[in-house]
Amino acid sequence: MRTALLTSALAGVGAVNAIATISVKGSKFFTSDGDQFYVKGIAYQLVPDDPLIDNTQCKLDAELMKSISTNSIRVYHVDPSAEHDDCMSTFADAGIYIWLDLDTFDTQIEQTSPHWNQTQLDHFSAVMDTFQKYDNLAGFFVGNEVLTTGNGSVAAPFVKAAARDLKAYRDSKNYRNIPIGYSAADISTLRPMLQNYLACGDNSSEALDFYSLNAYEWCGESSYMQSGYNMLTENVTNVGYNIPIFLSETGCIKPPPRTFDDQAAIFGDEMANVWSGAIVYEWIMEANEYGLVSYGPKVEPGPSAPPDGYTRSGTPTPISPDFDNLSNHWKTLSPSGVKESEYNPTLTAPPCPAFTSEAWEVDPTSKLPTLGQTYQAQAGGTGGGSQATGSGSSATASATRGAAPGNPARELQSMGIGLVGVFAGFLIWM
Ligand SMILES: *[C@@H]1O[C@H](CO)[C@@H](O)[C@H](O)[C@H]1NC(C)=O
Ligand SMILES: *[C@@H]1O[C@H](CO)[C@@H](O)[C@H](O)[C@H]1NC(C)=O
Ligand SMILES: *[C@@H]1O[C@H](CO)[C@@H](O)[C@H](O)[C@H]1NC(C)=O
Ligand SMILES: *[C@@H]1O[C@H](CO)[C@@H](O)[C@H](O)[C@H]1NC(C)=O
Ligand SMILES: CC(=O)N[C@H]1CO[C@H](CO)[C@@H](O)[C@@H]1O
Repeated sequence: MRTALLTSALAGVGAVNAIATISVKGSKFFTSDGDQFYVKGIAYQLVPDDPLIDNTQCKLDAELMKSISTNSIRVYHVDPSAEHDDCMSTFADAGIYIWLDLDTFDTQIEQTSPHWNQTQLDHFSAVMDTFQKYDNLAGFFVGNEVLTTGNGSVAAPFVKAAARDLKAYRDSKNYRNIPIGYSAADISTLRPMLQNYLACGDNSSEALDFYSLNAYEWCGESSYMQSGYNMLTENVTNVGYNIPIFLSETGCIKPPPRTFDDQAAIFGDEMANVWSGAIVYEWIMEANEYGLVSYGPKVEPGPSAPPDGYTRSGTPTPISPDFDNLSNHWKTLSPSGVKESEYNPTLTAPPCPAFTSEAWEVDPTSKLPTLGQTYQAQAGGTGGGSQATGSGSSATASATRGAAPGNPARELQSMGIGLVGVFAGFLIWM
């Protein structure tokens, strides 16, 4: 009996450490076993602060996710001071990796009056410190949908500066080479400049390790050509994009039911040699109606009930037929890709996009902002108006918190941002 217990305890420990880690080579992800890795993910944020602390819940969800061959979840917010060992082990045991956003509502990089400073770096680093030790931590995002308009492009250098500093921090602490990337809103006017900008330049320490896109272009009966996925792919192939790219949110809901037919394109011949998979938005059914599972019927909101009426714990019940549709696709879609040992890419970074007024207002020759630098629009400026000038002090940073969620353009584009409204209620409730 004792022996059996001991053995299973050891087996448990072994299992946690046994999952292969993920890293980048060229424009692909590989596991430490040498296999190409494709993200089959689901966005997972049951509660605003941190969905990775209640292991009873993690177990219930991980088991159902595993049954449809999910290999990743995306988590938008965590509390770095909380205890995550149990949930992280649960997901590792289920073969599920975590793609984690480093920012919090207080520290995210803003499009309006953009800046990148020590307070933000400290918060991002704290999340990295807590999660880098888990082998099933797949990658970090330095931002989600920061840019939503053409003239908002002035915020792009601050996103890139954040990636530069987090990569330097990762390396200074001798953490493994955890990929650090960005999750972009799918804004036609910013595409593909943002994508190219975040990868461009001849110093890879200043470029992102991967790029990802929140795209809701494939709705109902559609196709690779009709959806626009062909265009998305063209903008990757025509520059020989040099870092991995995947869909960090996808899954249009109108018209219902969700067929997830786009998965066949993403993991099929048309896209799988360029794209590294997709994350379906999202696990829990809530007000935005993107859920794959529900934890019970909607209840009357109230002081003792969730403020939006959506129960956020318990046994997950699949939404029909959406959940099965996704499952049916994923069952048949397992591209093998290439072996790392047989993959020897000779890719170069794309050129930094040219300055174009109101479309891409970043001077391709300007240096990245230093830590503490604040964007300063040049009065009546043209040409170099995007340059992040200013001193090391962030004294001119204006209070922009909360501005972005109120931006209608952003609400239109971003599904993830729907969380903000819901969560405002939660902060009061919890
Ligand atoms: C960084 O900017 C935020 C506003 O987003 C501000 O609250 C904070 O004090 C700044 N930190 C530093 C070190 O300047
Ligand atoms: C972008 O342009 C809009 C209106 O055209 C303006 O309201 C907004 O302040 C501008 N944003 C930046 C970052 O300059
Ligand atoms: C590359 O960028 C890093 C980070 O900004 C910097 O420390 C390094 O000096 C740069 N290398 C070259 C060759 O410019
Ligand atoms: C991006 O793709 C679109 C559609 O194929 C194309 O019109 C555009 O020229 C591409 N842009 C770049 C910079 O490759
Ligand atoms: C791929 C898949 O299973 N598609 C199904 C999604 O749901 C509808 C409605 O039940 C079915 O007609 C599809 O065959």
